[in-house]
Amino acid sequence: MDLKNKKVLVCGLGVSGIASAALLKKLGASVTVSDIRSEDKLDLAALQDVNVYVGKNPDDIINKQDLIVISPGISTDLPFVKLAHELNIPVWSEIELAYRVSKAPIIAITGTNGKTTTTALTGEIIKNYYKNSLVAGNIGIPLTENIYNVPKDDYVVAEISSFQLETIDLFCPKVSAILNITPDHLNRHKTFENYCMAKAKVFQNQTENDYTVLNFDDKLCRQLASKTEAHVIFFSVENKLDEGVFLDEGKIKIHFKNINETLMDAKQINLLGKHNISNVLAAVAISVCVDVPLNIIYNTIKDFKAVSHRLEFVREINGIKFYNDSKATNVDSAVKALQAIETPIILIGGGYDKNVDFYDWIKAFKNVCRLILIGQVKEKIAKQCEELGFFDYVMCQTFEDAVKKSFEIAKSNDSVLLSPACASWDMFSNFEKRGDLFKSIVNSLA
Ligand code: UMA
Repeated sequence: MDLKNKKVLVCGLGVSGIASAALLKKLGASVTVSDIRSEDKLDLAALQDVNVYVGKNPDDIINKQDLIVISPGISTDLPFVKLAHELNIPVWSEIELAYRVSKAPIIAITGTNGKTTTTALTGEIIKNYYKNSLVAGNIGIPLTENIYNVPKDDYVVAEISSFQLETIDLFCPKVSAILNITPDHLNRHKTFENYCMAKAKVFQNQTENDYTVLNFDDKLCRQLASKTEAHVIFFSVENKLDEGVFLDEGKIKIHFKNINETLMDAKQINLLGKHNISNVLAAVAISVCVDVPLNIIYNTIKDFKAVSHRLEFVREINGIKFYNDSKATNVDSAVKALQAIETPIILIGGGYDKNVDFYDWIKAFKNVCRLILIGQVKEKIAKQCEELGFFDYVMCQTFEDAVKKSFEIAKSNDSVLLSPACASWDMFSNFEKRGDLFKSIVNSLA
């Protein structure tokens, strides 16, 4: 679609909306921006020469548009989105717009957990070989922000969420990867099946000239292999594979694309937990798909450290280790953290209620000697703990009290772990703010 002089409505003025509107202006579109927040709560300074419609949903102006670009945080259930569909006005997600203007091929990494670590590591590897590549997407930098400038021989390494995939049309990555699928965001997608379908959209436009990288150890991912037209490359921590990237007696082996090599010992990875070995295997598989030499892959992995807020080691005080895993916003991710830490754990958990079940998390409390509950969902978790026979919990009203309490309770050789299994939105604007506050309180305890 040539966007010059087209009337385009950009919905949502967070980072995605601002970047989309700026890109659309550059492409010559006539842009209207909308947001449910009022003008005084928005930062419109970056936008020149756009129409502004704020304070409510844009139902009244939908029929005047040629195209609508929506931010990932906006539900496709809203009446204005339905109205656009009825009027046959295309509704694109921000990543669809990015795809339409990109000269460079895209590597799209999705999955319930591990997306950011895998995207950051893959991005480092790719940038060490394809120097002008871009790392962006759900990792925090909108794809539309810089994608326009990436040369065609480099790559765009994108972390992609289910929200972003819901409204794609032609979006087609050269390499797609699904790391794992477990229940998350059910308040938005309603059912687990819808959520899986949104994830699988990442390969819906791929052909046999593309690659789909899938986790062989995750039953749902394995089943998706039959649904993609692309060449499937599996990775596995648990199984030796005829073709793919896998762990064999503690060593990472690559067996595809005429390569049959041992890359490295998994002990050389500076990340905690088996789930992180799985993320590294995915990054290796993706990098081999796009022909990065093995010595570059090896050196980058050897030097790579945990991304902030993902099982990040904060410091040790009086023999107590503090870990910030604020990004564990769902049960699966929080279970992985509990499995990765071998000492007794004082666990800080709870937060915004995404309407999920905490059964698997509580069942994984093997090393947890005390649970400190915070946030909107604390009573619900406490009730489920009691039903499952776990009574060692306390509730705190504020985040500060919870961290201080953890320090009071912990003994030398214990670990204090912030791994809430919940989003932060009841107390913070995002998980980064929650993790940053945790780190600053921990530092003040010393
Ligand atoms: N808004 C409306 N109408 C609505 C709802 C929201 O106008 O019905 C407005 C809000 O008032 C706000 C704006 O939309 O001004 C926010 O848009 P957004 O929620 O899409 O947020 P962005 O700032 O654009 O950030 C988004 C992603 N946010 C979400 O998916 C919720 C960021 O992922 C992403 O980093 C960024 O784009 C760049 O790609 C965050 C996230 O929490 C980290 N992602 C979820 C996750 O990882 O679990 C999916």
